[in-house]
Amino acid sequence: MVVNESIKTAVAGEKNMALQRHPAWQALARHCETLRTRQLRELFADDPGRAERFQLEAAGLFLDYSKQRMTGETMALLFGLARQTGVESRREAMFAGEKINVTENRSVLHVALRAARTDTYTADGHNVVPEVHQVLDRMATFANRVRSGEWKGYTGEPIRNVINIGIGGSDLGPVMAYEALRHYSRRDMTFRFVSNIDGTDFAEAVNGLVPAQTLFIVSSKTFTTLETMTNAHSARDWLLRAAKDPAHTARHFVAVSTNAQAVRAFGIDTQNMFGFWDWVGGRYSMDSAIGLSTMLAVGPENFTRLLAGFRAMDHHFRTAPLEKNMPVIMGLLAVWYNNFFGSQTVAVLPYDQYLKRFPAYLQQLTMESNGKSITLDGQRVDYQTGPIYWGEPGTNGQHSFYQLIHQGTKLIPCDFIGFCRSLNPLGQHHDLLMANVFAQAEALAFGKTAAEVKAEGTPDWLVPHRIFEGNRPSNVILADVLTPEVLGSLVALYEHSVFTQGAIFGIDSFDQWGVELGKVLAKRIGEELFAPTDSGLTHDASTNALIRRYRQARA
Ligand code: G6Q
Repeated sequence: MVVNESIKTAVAGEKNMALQRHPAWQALARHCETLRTRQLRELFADDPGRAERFQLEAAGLFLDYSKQRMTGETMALLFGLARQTGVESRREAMFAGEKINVTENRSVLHVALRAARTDTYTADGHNVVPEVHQVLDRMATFANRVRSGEWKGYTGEPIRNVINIGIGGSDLGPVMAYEALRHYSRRDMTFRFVSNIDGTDFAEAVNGLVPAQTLFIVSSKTFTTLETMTNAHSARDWLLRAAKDPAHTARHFVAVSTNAQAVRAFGIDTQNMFGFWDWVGGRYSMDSAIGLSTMLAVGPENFTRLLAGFRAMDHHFRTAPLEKNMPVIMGLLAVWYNNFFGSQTVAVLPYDQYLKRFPAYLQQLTMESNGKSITLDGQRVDYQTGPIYWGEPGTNGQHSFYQLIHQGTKLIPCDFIGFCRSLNPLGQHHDLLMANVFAQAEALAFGKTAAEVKAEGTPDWLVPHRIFEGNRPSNVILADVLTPEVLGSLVALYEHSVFTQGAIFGIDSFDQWGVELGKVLAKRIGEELFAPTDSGLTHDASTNALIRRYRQARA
C-alpha cells in the first residue's frame, strides 16, 4: 500500500507527542476534575447569560449547547485542543483535495459532491466539479424521464416501482434520505430498498410488485460486493421469469458504480450507469449518484435543495472561527465526554418521524469513520476513540430506554433534534411533541431533588426511587421545518463533527479496514458449507463445530 508520505509526515509532525501527553489535553484533564462535581443547576444559577452564550445558528440549524457540563473555560480549552492538534489544517487539507485518507492514498472530497457549478475542488491536480455536475445533470434527465412516464418497461408501461439494491454506504444514506424526504416524494410510486443477503429482504421488497413496472438501481461503488451482487442476480432472475428475453434487462436495470467493466459484465448498458469517484467514501456518498433513488423519489429540484443544505454547512464549517463553528463544537463536546468523562455513547434522538432512519444512518457515519485504534502514523492509541452513536425517534424512546438515561449509572450525552413546524399539522400533536423535547432536555439537566420529591408528599421509602440526579448533558438542535435543505445541513453537521473528532484522535476517519476480515472468512466458509459433510475443517474448535452442525442440518 502506497502511503502519502507528505500527509503522514505533516500529521505526525503536528502530533509530535501522544495525544494524552499533549499540554492541551492535560489541561482539560485537570479542568475536568474541577468540573466533574459541578451541577448544571449551579452553572445556570452562576451565569444568567449562559443560555444565550452557548447557542449558535448556522445553515438553517439552531444549536443550544448550554446544557452541556462545561463553562467558557472548558470551551476555550477544547478550542485550544482543536488548534493544537491541527483540526484547522487537516480541514483545509480535506477541502484542498489532499490525500488525507492515507491508508487508501485517496482524497476525501465529498464536499465536492455538493459544490456549486462555479466552485473548484481539485483531486489529483484537476477540478472535479464539472464531472460532478455532469453526473448530476444525467441523473436529472434520467429521473425526469422515469417520473414523467417517458421511460418505459418492457411491456411499454411506465415505471411505478423503484428498488435500490445496495448495502452499507450504498444503502443507509438512500434509505434514510427517502424516509426523511417522504413528504416531498412521489406518492404514486413505490420505493423500496434491498440490502441484506438474507433472501427475505429481497422477497419482501418485490412482494406484490409487477416486474414490468419495476426499475432496479444496483448501487455499488465496487460492483463486487457479495450481498449486492447476489441480490442483483436474484432481481434479474425475478424480472426474467416474467420478461423472458434478457434484452429486456436494459429497461429495468441501471447502475451506480465506479466500475464500468463489472457493470457491463452484469448486462447493464453503461449508458445507464451513473458514476462516482474513489474520493467519495461509501458512507459519505448519499449526495452522489448513490442518491439516484432519492432523486427519483423527490425530483431533481428537491435534490438540488438537499445539496444546497449540505453546501451551506460545508461553507460554515470551512469558514467560521472554531468558537462559532457548529460541527467543531459538537465534535469537541463528543470528545469531552468520550475522553474526559468516560462516556461510551452518544444518543441521537430525532423528534420527527421522518427521521426514523437517521440514527441508523449515523451509526455507520460515526462508527465506521472513527471506530479505529491505530493513529495515522501507525501507533496503537492509548486513549478512547469514536463513541458509539445510537438512538431512536422521540417520543417512542421515552417509553423505552430513556429510563436508563435519566436514572441509570451511565452518562449518556444526548442530541435532541426538533422542528418548529410540522409537515403534517394535526391538532395539538406537534406542540405536544416539541413539549417533550424541551421537557426531556430540562429533566436530564436539572433533575428533581429529594426535597422536591418529598414536597410532593412522596413517602420516605419511595423518595430515593423518584429522585432525578440531573446533570445529564444534551444538545438541542432546532430547525424551522424539515426541508431538503435542512436535511442536507443536518447530515453535513454530523459529517464534519465526525471529521473534527477523527482529526483530534489522529486517526484515518475515511478507511474501513475493520470490515475486511469477516468478509474473507465468510467467503471461505461459504465454500466450506457446500463441501461434503465429512470434509476437513481447519478453523477453531467452536467454528468447526458450528459449520458441521449447519452442514448436517442442511443435508
Ligand atoms: C462505507 C463503506 C461500506 C460500503 C459498502 C458497499 O463507507 O465503504 O459501507 O459502502 O461495503 O460497498 P459498495 O458500494 O462497493 O457495494
